[in-house]
Amino acid sequence: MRKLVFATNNPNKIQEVNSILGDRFELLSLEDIQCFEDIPEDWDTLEENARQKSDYVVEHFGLNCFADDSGLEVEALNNEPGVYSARYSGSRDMDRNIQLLLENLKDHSNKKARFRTVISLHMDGANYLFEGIVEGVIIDELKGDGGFGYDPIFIPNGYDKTFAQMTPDEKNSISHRAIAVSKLVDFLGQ
Ligand code: ITT
Repeated sequence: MRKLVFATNNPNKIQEVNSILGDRFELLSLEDIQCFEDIPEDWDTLEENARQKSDYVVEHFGLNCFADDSGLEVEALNNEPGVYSARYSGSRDMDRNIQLLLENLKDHSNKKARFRTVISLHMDGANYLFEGIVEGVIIDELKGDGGFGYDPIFIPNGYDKTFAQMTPDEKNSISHRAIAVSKLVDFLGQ
C-alpha cells in the first residue's frame, strides 16, 4: 500500500482521515515517521504555512505528505485572528484569546465570521491545495463546552447553537476541516 504522511500529531485528525482513506493509503503521523522536531510555520497565510509543513516532510523524510492549517476569520476585524488564531493574545490561552476577540469586536455591528481550513498536499513532486470554509457569526457570550478553540462563540449559518453545543459527529459533519478533508479524499480517490 502507498505511504502518505499526515503532518500532525493530533490523533483525532489522523483517525478522521484514516477512517476514510485507510484502505487505499498507509496513513502515517509525524510520530510514525519519528519526526519529533517543531516544523516551522513562519508565514502569515494559512496556505503558505500548510505548504511549508508538507514540503518540510517531503524534503526531510522523502515521503508524500499533506498538512493542514486552520483559523477563524472575523470580517469586521480584517479577517483577524486568521493565521494567528492559536496565539491571538500572544499566548495559547484560549480564554484570553476569546476575551480579546470579543473586546475587539464589541463596537462592531457586523458579527460575520468564518472558519477556514487549508490542506496542502505534496505528492509525487506536485503541490495541491484544498480549502474548507464554514460561514457563521460570533456571539458575545460563551455557549457550550464541547469542541475546542473558538467553538463556544461561533454559530454556523443555518443553526441556532454554537459549535461547542454540538456533538462531535454533528460538528464533524459540517466543519471547515471536514470539507477540506473530503476534497482531499475525493482527489486521492481519483
Ligand atoms: P496543529 O497545528 O498542531 O495541528 P493547532 O492548534 O495549530 O494544531 P489548527 O492549525 O487546526 O490547530 O488551528 C489553529 C487555531 O485555530 C486553533 O488553535 C484554534 O484556536 C482555531 N481553530 C481551528 N479550528 C477550529 C475549530 O474547529 N474550532 C475552534 N477553533 C478552531
